[in-house]
Amino acid sequence: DIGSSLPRTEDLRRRAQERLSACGVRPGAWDGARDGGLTARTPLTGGTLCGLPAASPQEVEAAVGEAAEAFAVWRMRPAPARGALVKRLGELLGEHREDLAELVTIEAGKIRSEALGEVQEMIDICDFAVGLSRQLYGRTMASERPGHRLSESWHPLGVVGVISAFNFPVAVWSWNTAIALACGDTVVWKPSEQTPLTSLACAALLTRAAADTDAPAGVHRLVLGGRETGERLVDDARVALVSATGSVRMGREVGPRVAARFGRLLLELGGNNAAVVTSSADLDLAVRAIVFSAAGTAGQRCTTLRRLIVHEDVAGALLEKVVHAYGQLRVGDPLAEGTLVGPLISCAAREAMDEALAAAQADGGKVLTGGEPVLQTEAPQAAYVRPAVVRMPAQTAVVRRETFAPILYVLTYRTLDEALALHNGVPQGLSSSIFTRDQREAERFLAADGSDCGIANVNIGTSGAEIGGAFGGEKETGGGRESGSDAWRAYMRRATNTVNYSDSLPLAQGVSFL
Ligand code: UN1
Repeated sequence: DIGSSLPRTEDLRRRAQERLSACGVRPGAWDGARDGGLTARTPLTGGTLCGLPAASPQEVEAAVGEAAEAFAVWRMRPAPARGALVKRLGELLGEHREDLAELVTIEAGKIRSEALGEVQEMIDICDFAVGLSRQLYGRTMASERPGHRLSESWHPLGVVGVISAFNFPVAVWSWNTAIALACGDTVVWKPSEQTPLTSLACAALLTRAAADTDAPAGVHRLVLGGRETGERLVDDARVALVSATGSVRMGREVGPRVAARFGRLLLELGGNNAAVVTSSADLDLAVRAIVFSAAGTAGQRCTTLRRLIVHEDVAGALLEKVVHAYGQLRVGDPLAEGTLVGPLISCAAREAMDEALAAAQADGGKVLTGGEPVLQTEAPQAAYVRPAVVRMPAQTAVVRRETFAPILYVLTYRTLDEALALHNGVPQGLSSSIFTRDQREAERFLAADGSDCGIANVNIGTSGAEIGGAFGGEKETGGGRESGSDAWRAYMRRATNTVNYSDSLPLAQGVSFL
């Protein structure tokens, strides 16, 4: 069942401009193409929305300078007062919920409900960060010496460089920015060159929130551009923390460069998330979770379910239900009511999907459903595709790598040990799930020798995490943690303080001297 008509690029351009204006982006900010500038496109048609100026090297330099200057002021503002800025930002995001969601749909191709969810994720993290602004707790430790107090304080860190990806064009920015601002840091943001418009809208709202709450304008700077723009941030010694979301390839380049200057690094790289479905699983519940996690967002979340590891005894029944559910997925215009799967971000993404499907078949994989392009005549420059399920004889190379498209590989197992070995036998370690009604199996999955991922779930899919937990993963996923729990600590520096309030000077470890 395929949406028959697609919107026209001209209409999308007009709608995007209206939404941008409503968010306070001045018309001069778009259609300012100049040499080496960016092109904002919409994956709905593959058409061009407008040209945008990319930041020059001097502009990036100036942005970091302004953020560094603002930091000197901002770090001294009491944390609860910093929370006022984040609170105002959350209010503005709420007021512009519809504007932002439509921009996310037009630019990233998300269906309306998921685009609204992305905006909600921004509002949620603002709430979290406002509360956090009164809870940046350090601890007091027992000193081994009489008349001494041993404690730790958390201080603002500096300028945070945020590099974000197209697939969560604004939520991941907000995780970093809301927390960083509450922590007393300032932010320079380099969004994906595939989603510059949504970033203009968010930056305008934050500028307004800063003005409304008397925060220095330099608490946030947006720098649009491609790879070189990101490199300037990565190499700038004034950027204390580089928080980068994207591919493993990007992380491999960013990591050593930041490490070489002893900068701090927070990496959110690829995932190759799996769900184990055991023989006791509630299959109907599992199917709903699987389909949302594997086909939702057209398979373009870092938490997307990419591997299904099913017990032999239930594989037949489960796959029948999954294939049936995939048949109900409406692929098409993400602005249209009833669409569940929008376009891939680009034709290059569909080519990568085709290559992976060919490789899987060469390895003996059998496509159970999907993989076909749709709406190609209507929009030859767009990349609509039916999500695919492929049964694999083994966890071959193509299964072990992340293809950013809706392909779900299915493997079967006999013992839970076997399932865990398959589960952990990939280079990435972001998100994971087990579907079971057996408590022993569930606990085993969550134990030290169970799932090796940063996120491990029971009877719920791999994607769609709440903001309250720490988000991130191990191995090639990069080890970073963002969003909730105590992820804020990455955005602050810890000072250990020993105070001697006695009139003698005992040395630690019983050392005697002088
Ligand atoms: C991402 O895909 O980069 O857990 C982030 C989720 C979302 C965030 C995904 N809350 O799927």
